Amino acid sequence: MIFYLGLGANLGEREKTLRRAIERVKKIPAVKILRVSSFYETEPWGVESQPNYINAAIKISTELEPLALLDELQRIELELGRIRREHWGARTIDIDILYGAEISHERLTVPHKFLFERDFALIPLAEIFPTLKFNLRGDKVIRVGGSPTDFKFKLVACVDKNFGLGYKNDLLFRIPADLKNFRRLTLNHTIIYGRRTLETFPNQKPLDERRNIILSCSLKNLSGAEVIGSVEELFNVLNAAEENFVIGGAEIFNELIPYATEIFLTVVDVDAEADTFFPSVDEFILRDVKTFDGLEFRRYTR
Ligand code: A4P
Ligand code: MG
Repeated sequence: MIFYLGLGANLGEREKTLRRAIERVKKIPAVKILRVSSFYETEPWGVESQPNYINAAIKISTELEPLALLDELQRIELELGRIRREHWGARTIDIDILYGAEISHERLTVPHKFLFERDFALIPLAEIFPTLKFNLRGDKVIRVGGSPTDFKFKLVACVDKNFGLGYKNDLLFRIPADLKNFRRLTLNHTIIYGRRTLETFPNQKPLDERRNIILSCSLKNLSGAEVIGSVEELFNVLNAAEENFVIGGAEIFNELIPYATEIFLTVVDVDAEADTFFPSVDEFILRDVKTFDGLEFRRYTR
């Protein structure tokens, strides 16, 4: 099932809390985040004598029953320091189910009862749900910095025709035309990858002429690279003006595809044996395809 969630915070480090909440939602078993909106500064709705909010929306797919999803979201609210006080009052974090299957239960109403009266929910939602029809009231809602969408994340991979990526901890392919394309795309930019991808490089060394960021909890410091323990930390070290190429493996693609702006896939028209796969590109639009040397170079955007 697809659901759209709304997140809001108006106490503490609001952007940080929102980013942390998104990472926690991502870790709920049977939940996949498909898309994340920008962050917006919004004036308080309902109870007016409280600080401004930061609001955002995310699109998820889940196998959880809606009430089980609500339980998980409320658990995350508690973990992030939510204390229920005044109705509509100030809070460190609020996660509401905005839209999805219609639900009418004493604990859960979807669409959210006030969705269509709240610009602070509608504007972020519309960014990731462009076909939604609604009218705005004209409340102050301003896109702000500090959003995951401020960063340009581009995913690059070489796959077989079933989106297979690797087999037994190695890449499926090392094709000169693809490697050349990879080098052309990534040179002088930032590359982000996991420890197992490092092990597929020549001499297991970071690649030259690029900023190397390795996402790993186990790896110690390594010369020529920055080792980062979590996606949350990643947002603190990235530069918004930079192009960040996410280059694998499957786990890292899964972590970062919700934030991706562009995907470059080289598709080899064979049916290879694979045990890791590139995540679904259903949320993206195929913009162009070039064929060269029997390879298909595809570019997807949102
Ligand atoms: N509940 C029913 N339907 C839903 C749903 N679709 N999603 C029940 C989530 N929860 C739902 O919520 C109360 C109960 O609503 C839950 O136990 C759940 O079973 P709560 O978060 O515990 O309490 P609350 O915050 O007092 O009420 P509510 O209705 O969640 O507040 P709202 O409506 O979320 O409003 N202004 C700006 N600019 N930005 C904001 O984010 N947020 C609020 C809070 C007020 N003003 C705001 C913002
Ligand atoms: Mg709520």
